[in-house]
Amino acid sequence: MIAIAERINGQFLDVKAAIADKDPAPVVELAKKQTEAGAAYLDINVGTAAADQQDAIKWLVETAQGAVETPLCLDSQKPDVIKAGLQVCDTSRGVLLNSTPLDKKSDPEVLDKYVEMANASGGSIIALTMNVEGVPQNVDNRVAIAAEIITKCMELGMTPDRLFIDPIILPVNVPGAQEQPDNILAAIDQILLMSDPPPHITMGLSNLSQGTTKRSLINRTFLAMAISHGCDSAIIDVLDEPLVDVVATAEMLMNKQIYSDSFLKAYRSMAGGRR
Ligand code: THG
Repeated sequence: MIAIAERINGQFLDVKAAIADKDPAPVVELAKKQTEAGAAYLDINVGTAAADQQDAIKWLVETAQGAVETPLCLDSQKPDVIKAGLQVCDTSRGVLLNSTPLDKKSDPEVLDKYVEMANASGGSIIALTMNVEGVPQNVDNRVAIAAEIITKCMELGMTPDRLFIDPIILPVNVPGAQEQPDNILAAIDQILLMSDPPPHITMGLSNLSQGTTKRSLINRTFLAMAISHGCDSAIIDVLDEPLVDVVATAEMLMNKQIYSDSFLKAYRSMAGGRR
């Protein structure tokens, strides 16, 4: 599992305040704690409140990468914000550019921009199964958009091993949305058959449980199910120990990690090998 640590995100009040005050301490601490917990990448998301998102992502990138050697996952739906982050990012560690839809009305070429930036920096991209019409609410449209993403990436010289497809998980408590987690599992099955090698599959797991009373339980149960369908990455709370234990156990049961009596400990010490 390529674990992308979610916590350096301006959606959280401590990070939002750190960005506003340019106070590095909370960001440095989160970078260190998430790295120790086994993050393969640190997600860097300025949130929506930052006055100048380009300035904010530069500061977050410099602060996080100065504290740890973990590669970064630059997270914005705006190519200009990603571009600003890349200007100061040490891409020799590897980098993930997260997250572009197939296309959007205001920017039909948005995917091309992410692919070009990833090609130039030797990085990978996370592409959402989302298009001008928004997030599809069924399996077929998710799969059709994924096929278009894979084709376009191949045309632009990005092989599927540098492509992460995100089938987009949304809160399960939204009326009418309860069939979506199961739809996503069916979509993963089909997306993995589209190319050889297949693309990676990732998702913003914590979206699923937003507003529910059993967040960690819902997150870890679905992640085990997704891993059994071949999901090999996720943006997660790596500081949630029961969640990381489930990842290690699910991967061991899928024969991706060898069983030993200390398989949980072994899993945590191997983050660097999972990039
Ligand atoms: N796909 C991709 N990237 C993503 C997402 C995705 N990046 C952002 C997000 N979704 C994944 N990261 C988070 C981070 C936090 C939460 C959910 C997803 C979260 N936050 C608390 C909440 O909203 O309840 C914040 C509250 C607090 O301050 O504690 O749940 O889907 N590719």
